[in-house]
Amino acid sequence: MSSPEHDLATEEYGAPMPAIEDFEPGPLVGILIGSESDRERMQSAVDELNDRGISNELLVLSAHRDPRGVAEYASNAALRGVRVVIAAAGMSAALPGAVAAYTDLPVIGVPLTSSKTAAGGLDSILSIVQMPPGVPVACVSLDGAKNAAILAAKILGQGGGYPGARGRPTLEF
Ligand code: RP5
Repeated sequence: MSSPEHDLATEEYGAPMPAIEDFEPGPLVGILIGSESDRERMQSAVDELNDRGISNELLVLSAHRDPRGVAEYASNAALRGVRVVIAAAGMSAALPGAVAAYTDLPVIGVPLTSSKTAAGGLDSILSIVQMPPGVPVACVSLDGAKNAAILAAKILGQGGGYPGARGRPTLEF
């Protein structure tokens, strides 16, 4: 007779859940950007995390162009060891909310300006701050990549610091 875990996996999802060892170990912070065109605006988040010795990865994943990829990343992030997700997008910035729909990890949204914006970035701000009750997403300032990284560090700093970071576990700001 199969275990309750096995029953849950097969009956609810129609296929066995992948085993924990099937996941590629991840960094502490996952940074998602909605487009390659967002990379430059988010570089300071990578730099800030690197300066603090916080492991991170940056992936291009669009909520609108690759919704399945977003769902897969967000669903697996916690299992891979990711503790905070930073999601940045411009225009109709659905990415932070889409990530939050698939994970219980804290999600920090970064509204971005874009050369194609119709509203100077207000469009992306409103897209990120207007999450429905029950699905929270933090929102930093427009193009606030550095602040997103600092906020991620503060979240990771709760409960005694984070593995692999240089310096004292207590964070200085
Ligand atoms: C958003 O649309 C992206 O995050 C980007 O800020 C904006 C424009 O994307 P591209 O058309 O340059 O790929 O989804």
